[in-house]
Amino acid sequence: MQCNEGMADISLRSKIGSKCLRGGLVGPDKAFYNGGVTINSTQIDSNLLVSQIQAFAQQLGFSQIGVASVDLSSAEAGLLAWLQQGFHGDMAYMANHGLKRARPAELVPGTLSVITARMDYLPRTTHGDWQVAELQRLHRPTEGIVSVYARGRDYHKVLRSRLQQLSDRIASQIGAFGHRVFTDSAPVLEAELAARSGQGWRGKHTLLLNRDAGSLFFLGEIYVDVALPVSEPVQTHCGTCTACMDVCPTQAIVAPHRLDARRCISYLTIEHAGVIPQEFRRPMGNRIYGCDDCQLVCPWNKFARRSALADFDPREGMSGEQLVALFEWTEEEFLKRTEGSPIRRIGHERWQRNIAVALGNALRQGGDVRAVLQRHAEHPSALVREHVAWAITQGA
Ligand code: B12
Ligand code: SF4
Ligand code: SF4
Repeated sequence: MQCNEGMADISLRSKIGSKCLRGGLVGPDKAFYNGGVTINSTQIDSNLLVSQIQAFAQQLGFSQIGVASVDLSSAEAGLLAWLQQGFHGDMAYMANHGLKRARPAELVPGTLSVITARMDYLPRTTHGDWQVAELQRLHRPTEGIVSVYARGRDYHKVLRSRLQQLSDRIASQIGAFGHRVFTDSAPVLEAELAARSGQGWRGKHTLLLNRDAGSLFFLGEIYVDVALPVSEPVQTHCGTCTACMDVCPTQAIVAPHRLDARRCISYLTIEHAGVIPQEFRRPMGNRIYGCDDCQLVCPWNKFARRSALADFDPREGMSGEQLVALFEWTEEEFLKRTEGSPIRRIGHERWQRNIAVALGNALRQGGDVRAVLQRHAEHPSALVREHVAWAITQGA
């Protein structure tokens, strides 16, 4: 078998001599879509390879790379307990695939290591006091709040394509190898893998936090059939702080590191398909897609980094827009405006359901929104109609 002699801007091979990196090969494993091969890691200067991957990753807009082992067995009990409590609500996909979520080598046979990556998403143009500015939106009830991560291009598209480019660059150094890229797209315990590979620690809100970057970043992984040196985890730095738990409008963080998704506004506005339980409608306020509160109050987010990419720049209508204007979008307009955005996936009906709740909350606080609600009182969707009817009662 020959080495892949493809050129890259910095040649790993030239640094370790012209020796072929790949050792004893086994047949391609069908579970890897690219039909890669196993590489005998003993012949690779793996530390050098990891620094090379880090350099490539930075060129592609990632902030940090880590390597995790495939042993997540100590996370299995917690995952099962979370499911047994029913915290996943109607996210059936969280219960499917059993323990494969915590077993990378069962999900993709042949996986020996997991390369983890994170990508900052705070828009490039964000001002210094952005946390305060975001929290102030909550005091403008007629404005719709879309969470920061969803104001630009869909991160699934951005990360997947860049992780694939990263894999191609790795292949240009070591030859074809088995791999699969993931970002929020498969049964993978992403935050757990990232924590174990030194990307940060798990905050009490359950998200991953980094001393130099806060928590406003996405996670992605490459499952590889190459044994790489595992990165060191970092210490936790939450201390006695409980700001995220205290601020949560629906008390979704039921204990440190325990999130009951059924109570989380992110779940209610994005993942949940049906009627929003009455008890959560008032606390939703004017949040119409996702929620950032637990991150906005986190002291570490003063270190959140601006994205290196234009992809996450806010699109028109996604920041500072009036609820009334958003509610009037026709389905056609919704589809046009949300092309390539993560919002598109909830569909026009759920979008209007969420806005109807926010309009009810605005009406209660004296907002001039009664006319638009009344215009839609006979909405063709039973789901939207029910939420509009509730909203009108809030002005009584
Ligand atoms: C399902 C999901 C959600 C659900 C549930 C969130 C959750 N915390 O579980 C909902 C819809 C609520 C959600 C919301 C958000 N999400 Co989300 N979500 C996911 C997803 C797909 C899976 C997370 C998961 O595995 N949860 C299951 C539980 C079991 O996992 P766990 O918290 O790690 O639990 C461990 C322990 O805490 C313990 N444990 C937990 N509960 C319990 C209970 C008991 C009784 C016991 C004993 C133990 C225990 O055991 C577990 C194993 O160690 C990931 C992508 C992925 N594939 O990983 C993105 C992901 C976590 N989400 C992400 C984001 C950005 C968000 C939002 C910020 C979006 C928004 N602005 O609205 C919010 C934040 C809400 C929050 N505070 O978490 C990012 C986070 C990036 C980061 N910096 O960490 C991810 C990684 C997506 C990505 N690729 O970037 N999300
Ligand atoms: S995203 Fe909002 S609702 Fe969900 S846990 Fe954080 S503060 Fe609570
Ligand atoms: S708000 Fe406080 S407790 Fe919550 S994640 Fe940040 S530092 Fe940790």
